[in-house]
Amino acid sequence: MAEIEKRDISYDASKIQVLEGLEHVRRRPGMYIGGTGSSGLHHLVYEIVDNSIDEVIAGECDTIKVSINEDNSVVVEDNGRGIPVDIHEKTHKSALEVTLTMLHAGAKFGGGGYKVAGGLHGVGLSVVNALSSWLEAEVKRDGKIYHQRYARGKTESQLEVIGRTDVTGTKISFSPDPQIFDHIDFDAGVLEKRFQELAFLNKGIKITFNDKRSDSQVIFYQEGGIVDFVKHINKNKEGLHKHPIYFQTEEEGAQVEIAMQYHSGYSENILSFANNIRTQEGGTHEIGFKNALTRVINNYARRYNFLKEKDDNFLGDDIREGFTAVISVKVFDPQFEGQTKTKLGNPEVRGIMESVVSENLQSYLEENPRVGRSIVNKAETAAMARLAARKAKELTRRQSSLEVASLPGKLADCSSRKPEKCELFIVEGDSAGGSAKQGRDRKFQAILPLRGKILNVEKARMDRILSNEEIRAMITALGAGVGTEFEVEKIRYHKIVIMTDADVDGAHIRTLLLTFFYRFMTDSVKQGHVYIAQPPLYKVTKGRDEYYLFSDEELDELLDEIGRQGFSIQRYKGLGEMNPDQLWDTTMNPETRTILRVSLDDAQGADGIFTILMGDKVEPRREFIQNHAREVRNLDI
Ligand code: 0RA
Repeated sequence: MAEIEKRDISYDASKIQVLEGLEHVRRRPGMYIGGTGSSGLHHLVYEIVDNSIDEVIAGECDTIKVSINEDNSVVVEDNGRGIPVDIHEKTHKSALEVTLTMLHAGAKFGGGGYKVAGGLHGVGLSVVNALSSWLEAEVKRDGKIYHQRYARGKTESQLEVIGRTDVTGTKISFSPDPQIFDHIDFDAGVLEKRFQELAFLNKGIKITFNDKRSDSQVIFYQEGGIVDFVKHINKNKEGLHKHPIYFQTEEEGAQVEIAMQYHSGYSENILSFANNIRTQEGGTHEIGFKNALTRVINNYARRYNFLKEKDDNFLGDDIREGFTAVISVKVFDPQFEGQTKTKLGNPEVRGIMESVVSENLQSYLEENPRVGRSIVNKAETAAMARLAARKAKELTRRQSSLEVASLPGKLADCSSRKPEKCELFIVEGDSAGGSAKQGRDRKFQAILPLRGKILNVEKARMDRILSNEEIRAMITALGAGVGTEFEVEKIRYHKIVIMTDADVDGAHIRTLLLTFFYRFMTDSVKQGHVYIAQPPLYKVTKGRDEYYLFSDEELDELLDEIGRQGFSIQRYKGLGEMNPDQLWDTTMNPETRTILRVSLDDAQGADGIFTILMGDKVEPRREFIQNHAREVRNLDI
């Protein structure tokens, strides 16, 4: 034990050599594929598919077939040129065998072309081979079908010709090694998401996905490429212009593709990619794009006198409100930087992007003056809302602890002034609010009851939202501003707990509050300050024993345990049915309660549902309600 630890930390060159090549991949898979959990497992498939995609980008391949067999082995087949099989001079091995058995051998031949090589992508086929209990390669090339088999990265059979053919391509079959991976069970949904993305990003390719475990087949093909991607993202939104704006060029060796569309909502959504990899942290392509967008729109607004001499320029944020864009660049030598290696670093890309966007967007606006005018109008209202929000911030922000008077009247504040200890319960309805006020620990728990239906955040603009009494009370109580002015470091409570009834109305209000936090206090969600209380659904009384149950499953289990007679069940329809002590014991006491921390994904999901329920489009709403008729029967929208 001690010896292994020592070897792990004191790695000098001689020791590394002992573990060179695929042995090292098997010993430290995390260094190559990120880990041995589900993400690493799926990475194996992406790695093989990415290699086929390189062949697509080279213009030599248009079809990729992926199958998951019943035993979770995988087959990836493409109709590219086929991995070369000629004999390598130094090693006396075929190029195929070198590619599959030597670490980082892939780049040595075939040269040129845009390679997917970012973060954990592009580690090479040999890594997949090393982590598979077996792998078989079949190459169709020069009229022949070649075959070779490997086990745990080692060659198991000679390269053989097993038939003749008049087509070309590569087929890799492999079985992830159970000695390496925690579980070997591919998630079709996860794979499909990536295949869909690749189909959007590589216009015209066809990826067929055959899941033999469920006997289902899906074909991913997007004739319109990233234009389809933008339409897909905006499908429940009302476009400001019918077709996404689209440019594509190749400049100084970089391929650039941009699609964008304004819509009637308020969110900004830019998805950027470099060599087919999502650049979550942005980078030079995104910066160049944003700079040019801001400059072109401001210039246009001035030239046509929408902005007068005395007016300030629009800010980038104003111009990107209600805006969806997909930007995709392909460069020869992508440099991925940042915390998660998802930030494009190539400095030259920024300038390329700026010039491509400037030229093309300018001519688009000249040719489509009506679109130009509506974009400027939208930026104008966004700028006005921003100024209104700043004023509101000054009104609502509590400057010091002396200004208790400015706190909302219905807030029952806590006595502690240490935000990291304080909790704010946002409670639906006055009667539940009353119980919560009596039941709480007033040292660190504050209660804010919300009455009635809160304003419809989706349709309302920032300035109107800020005039809603319930929303203002919330903003004031938190004391950290709102919207672009929100400063999460200033929040007065580090736990914001949404406590609503366990019925449809409660779910509705919860969705709405989550949407509000997601859109207007985003960092509060990002940093994990927002929670959902879990009040019990049932109370079972048997003799002198009382049990609180939080789900139907728990109720079933309990009844099995205590016997199905001589008891009574109370179903809590609302928080108001609980007395203060019960509410404290079951839902508020940190020692005994469960509260759920809201993730950004949860909040984003609520936002999506919200857009459907409250947005401008009738059709998706009807569909949603039909599909969820049972849950939302009583929904008042
Ligand atoms: C190097 C050179 C050439 C093709 C490939 C690699 C290649 C690799 C993979 C991996 C999966 N599918 C693939 N298809 C092709 C081209 C050699 C030539 O014919 O000039």
